[in-house]
Parts: sequence; structure tokens; C-alpha cells
Amino acid sequence: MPGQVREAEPGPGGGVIRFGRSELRVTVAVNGAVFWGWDGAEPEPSYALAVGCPEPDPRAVLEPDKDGGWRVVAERVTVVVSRHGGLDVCTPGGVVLRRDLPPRWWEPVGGGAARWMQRSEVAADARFFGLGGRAGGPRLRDGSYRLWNSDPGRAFGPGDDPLYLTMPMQLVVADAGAHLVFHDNTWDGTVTLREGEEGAGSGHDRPGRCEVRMEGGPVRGWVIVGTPARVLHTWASLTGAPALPPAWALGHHHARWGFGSEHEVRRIVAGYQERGLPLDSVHLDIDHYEDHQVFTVDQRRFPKLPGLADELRRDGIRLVSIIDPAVRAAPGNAVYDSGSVLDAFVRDASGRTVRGEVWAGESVFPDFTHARVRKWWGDLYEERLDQGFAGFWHDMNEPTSFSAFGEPTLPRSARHALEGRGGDHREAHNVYALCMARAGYEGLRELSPHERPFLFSRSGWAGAHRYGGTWSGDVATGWPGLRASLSLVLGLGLCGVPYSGPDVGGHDGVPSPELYLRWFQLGAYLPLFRTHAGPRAGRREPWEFGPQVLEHAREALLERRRLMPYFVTLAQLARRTGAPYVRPLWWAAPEDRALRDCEDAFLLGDCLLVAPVLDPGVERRAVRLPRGRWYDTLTGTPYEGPAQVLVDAPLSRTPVFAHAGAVLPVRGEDGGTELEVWAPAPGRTGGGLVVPDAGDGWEVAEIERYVARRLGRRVVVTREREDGPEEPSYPVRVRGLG
Ligand code: NBV
Repeated sequence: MPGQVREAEPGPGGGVIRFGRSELRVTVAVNGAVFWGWDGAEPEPSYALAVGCPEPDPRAVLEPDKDGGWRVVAERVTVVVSRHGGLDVCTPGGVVLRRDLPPRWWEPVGGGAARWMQRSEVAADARFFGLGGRAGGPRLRDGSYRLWNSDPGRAFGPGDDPLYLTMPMQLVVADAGAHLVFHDNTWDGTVTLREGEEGAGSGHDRPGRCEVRMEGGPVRGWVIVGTPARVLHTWASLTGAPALPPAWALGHHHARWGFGSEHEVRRIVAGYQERGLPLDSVHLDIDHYEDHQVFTVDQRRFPKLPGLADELRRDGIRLVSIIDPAVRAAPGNAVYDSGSVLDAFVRDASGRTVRGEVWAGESVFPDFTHARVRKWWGDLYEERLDQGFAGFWHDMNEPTSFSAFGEPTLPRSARHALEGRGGDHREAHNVYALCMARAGYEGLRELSPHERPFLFSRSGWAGAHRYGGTWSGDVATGWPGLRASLSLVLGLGLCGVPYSGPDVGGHDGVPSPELYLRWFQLGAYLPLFRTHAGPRAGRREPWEFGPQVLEHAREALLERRRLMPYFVTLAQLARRTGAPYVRPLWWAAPEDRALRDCEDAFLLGDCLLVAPVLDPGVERRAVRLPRGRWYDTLTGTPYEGPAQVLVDAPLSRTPVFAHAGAVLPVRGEDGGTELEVWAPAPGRTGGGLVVPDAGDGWEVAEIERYVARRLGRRVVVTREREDGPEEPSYPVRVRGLG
């Protein structure tokens, strides 16, 4: 433990407080985020930070506190450090949001990485969210959550943890306020959470508890205090803006492990077209590789891939390629040969390349923590672009190896460059996929400078959103899997990864028509809307489940297409503000406790509330509405929140509500953008933002602001510009006037 306080040395944004056995640095950055680091830990180097550490806030000062402690007072947060090294994060009004007890270290006798542990307390009413993609959330209930990116090795459900993308980032929401804590440490660890309990009547409150245990690495982190929107905004300013997917990536994707031939791809695409079903992208899985080797094409079954890609592109459909990191260790394999020349593959301490086993057979693994290796790997995407692929789907990058090193990844002793610092897999494991995403992203930027790269990755870590999104991996076919898919998208969004979505229908089994449809209807409102499954899981085309499902799936697809301008706007806003497209109901009302516990509905941007059906046999469902007026978008019926309402949810529909006053861009029948406006309640105003699609390049579109005013039975919509309001240039359709 740190021991007793000795002295403090003020510095820009805070200072260093010295204790008997350690020292603590506290620095408030200009964006309001607070860095704290023990034992000489500095904010850098860090895989999470986008461009290094932000400047310190010169207004934040270190000053003496009572009982020999110290405090740093900043605009939005006060950090109080006790004389034993406890650290309280308080609101400017002095309410404690989080109490970190002094950390404890264990240093191995023979030297080496010290393990450490830190306990914290939060308010009795607080709820925990985050920690990456967790199947059992989004509210993280009592239990231990491991920080080690893992392929569960089979399709997963809500009870499986950890999964592919973990992140030592928690968002804690309590009556007194929300805060985010990020332990900037890539090592293996666990976070044990226990929600608190309020003492009824005369009883005492039991605080919520969080215990972080790490196998090594620095004892350091960041805390951000504020509303959820502000916290995520600050997080994005620290870790970088989320990559902006091209508009087509906001449409419908269809994949299958095992299309098997160009002929089959054409047949499926024709199936969509003949039935008038919108389709924006087709994904080719490992079965299109030659012998499962990445950056190759099986010429027998896919003899003219570039031709197929051109043909599809003319119909507005893009091809996406899976990319696996492992390279078959066989001389003569071009990727292996060029990588070997460059010394690109992970070695063990004795200097031998580490061999694993994946689909391609005995394989080696690029060390993406080396800039030179990233450059080499990024250049390999040229072959994919030449084949006509427009997007990339990174898989198996936890990294996964089937062969037993005790666990299905690289041995912990495997060596990594870690940007020249050198280290082993214990430290590099969790950022392997993040560095692979960076390699792909930077390569694509060079190879195709005029188009925004589109990639999404199964694994990742804090910062991965800079390069692309993620998907939920092999979610188990079944109703629990459907629920888990929503949990993942919500949780990841709160970790600053706004673009994700599940395998609609689940990865491993044959869904009932009802389950398939409900999954499809949910997917239609999630950022990545993709049908996909493994080879033995049956088909995922909407016409495979009977005429009724086809009809309702068509409606879902058409609604997604209609909402495309809204999705483009949400993607742009995510890039500019860090706000996820899919948000928990408490996003704008974190003080509403009932909403904090509500996990079966979500907000899609500011305008819509989606209440998917997540259980079989449902014809009606209860929906909890946040405060304000909400319209059932199907019937136009208004409801006043906060309230719980019961609405029809037959197979033909997912209940969706629009916020009174909402102005959202939608695609009109002629393909042009229109404004859908939901009448403000009498005497109220509303509004909305629109960011037009500026193409797949780097052009930045201006944010358009609209205001909706209710004048008696009329609603007037204006675009707000610097020199005053003006008429919108889009057609306006007002709804909700009864
Ligand atoms: O590439 C095959 C699959 C893929 O379809 C799936 O989406 C990934 O999550 N991939 C896993 C490898 C399967 C290994 C058992």
C-alpha cells in the first residue's frame, strides 16, 4: 500500500502527491478528464489514447485538504486524496461519486510484473455498465468480469463471459451523477462488481463495490464525470472519434460461412432482387479462401471475383471480405514468405516463431504491435481491393488458436514488440486486435485514399472504434442469444464503440421462423444489420422461413431503408460527439431509476425508442417510456412519460415510439430526403439534427439544425441558421396531430 502522505508537488492541472512507499499523479486535462497514476505511471504510452495525453487544464490546482490530505479542484470535478492514498471523485457540489481505496501491490521476490488490486465504492443506488461486450448486460450485475479477450470456442449466450472484446472501462450511473472510469492497463485482470443496497427506513446504505485485480501493468486510469452524453463525448476526445462507416454499411448485410461459389452468391443476390428486398452488402467468409489462407481466393469456385464485385456494385451491393490474422506456416505461401523476410511473426523467448493451429493449419501470427509489421499487413489489403472488396471483417483476432497452449490463444510467454518497448503476450493480448485494426485501417487509407475504410472486428480494446466497429461474434441461436445481442450492442455503445450488431438468427442453429423474424426486426434498428450463420446453422435468407416471415422481414428491410438518412445522421453524430446510435433508455434521464434497470428497449438517437420483442409467443408488450410525450409510430397514439404502457406487438411489428417534437430525416418514396416531424406537445417546441450523406470520401457535411414549433393545430418547421431561421429545403411530413 502507498503508506502515509509525505508531501505534494503542484504541477500543471494538478500535481504529484508523495507517500511513504509510492506516489500518485493527478492531472486534470483540458477536456475535463482526470488522469491518476500510481508509482510513476504516466498517461503515455497508451494504446487507448488517440493522439497522446491532452493538455493539462491550467485552472485545476492542487491544494491542501483536511486531515493531511490534498485535493484538486477543477470545473466539473473535485478529486480528494486522503493521507493514506484513498481517492474520492466528487461532483463540484462535493457529492462523492466514487471512492477508490488505496491500491495494493504484490511485487514478486525475483522481480517482474507486480500484480495489483484496487477496491472502490460507489453509491448504493449506482448501476454498472460497460467493460466491453458482455452478453449478460447491459446492466452488469454482481459477479466477476474478466478482462481477457476470448473466443468462447462455441456459440455463446448470456451466461458466457468473457467474450471477444473486453475493455477496462466502466460507466457508473447513480442519482448523484454518472462517471466513467477507465483503467488504462492492457493486462489480464478481473473486475468484480457488487451493486449496493439502500437501507430501507432506518437501515444503513450498503455502497456498491468494485474490485479491480490486474496481473500486471500500470496502476493508472482516467475518470470522467458528467451526464452520459458529456462523459462519452470526453471519452471520444481522449480516445479518438469513432470511424465513420460509409452509408452503404448502414444498410443490410448478408453473410454466410459457406456460400461456397460465385454461382451461389449470384443466386442469393437474385433471390433478394426478385423479391424486392433491399440488400447493400454480401460478405464472403473463409470458404472463399484457397485452403483457408488469408489474402487468397479459391479460383475454382470464385474464378472471376473482381467481375462479380463489379456486377454487384452496379446494383448497389458491396462485397466484404473476412480477414483472419493467422498465416499458414508454409514456405511458398506468399504471405508467409513476405512476412518471414520482414520478421513479422510472433516469436517465443528462445527466438522460435510461435505456431498455432487454425483453419489454415499450422500457422504463425503477425505481431501487430510493431509499426513495420502493421505497414506490411496493411499493404496486403491491396490484393483484396483488386479482388473488388469494399469492406473488411476481421475475425479470430483475440487472437485465437485452436491448439492447446492451455487456452486457445498464444502462450503468455510469446514476445511482442509493443512499439519498441518489448514485452510478452500478457501485455499484448488484449490489444492484438486493436493493432490489427489499425494496420488494416492505415493500409486502406494509403491504398485507397479517397474512400473511408470500412472494417469491423470481432475483438478489440479501448480505441478500436477509431478504426471501425465490431460484431457480436458467434451468438447462440435461441431466445437468450437474441437478448444477448442487444446487451452487447448497448454495452459496447457505452464503451464508445457505436457501430456493432449481431448475427441475425444466431450463429449455430436453425431458428424458428418466429425467432428469426424477431431477430431480424431487432437487427433492422441496430447499426450493423447483418444476417449471418455458420455452415450447419441452416439458411438466413428472409424467404427461407415461409411467406409470413418474408412479408414482415421485407417490411423491416424497407423501414431500415427509409431510416437510412437518420442512420447516416446518427453515424455522423457518433463521430462528432461519441454518442452511440443505440442508447439505453436512461441516456437523457440517468436519474430515473426505473429506466436504469430497463434492458429490453433502447433509444435510437434522440428521436426514436425501439421496444423489440425478445420472447416467444408475444403479442403485446410493456414499454417503459422516459419523460415527455411519445407517439406510437404505427398508430400515432400519444403517451405521456414517464409511464409504462402496454402496446400491441404482433409478428408484423416491432413497437417503435417517436419523441414529440422530433425532426428526423427519412428517405421519401422518390429516394430523396424528407423530414418526418412528430408534433410537439401543445405549447412545446422540438427539433432535430440532420447530417446529409457527403459520400464515401472524407468530405465533411455540415450539421443542419431544425426546430419544430406547435402553433395550435399546426406545426411549423424551420432550419436554424446563423443569419436567422429559414424554410427547410426538404419536404416536411408532420405526424402525431391526430
Ligand atoms: O470464419 C468462420 C467463422 C465466422 O463465420 C464467424 O463469424 C466467426 O465468429 N469464424 C468465427 C471462425 C470459426 C472458428 C470456429
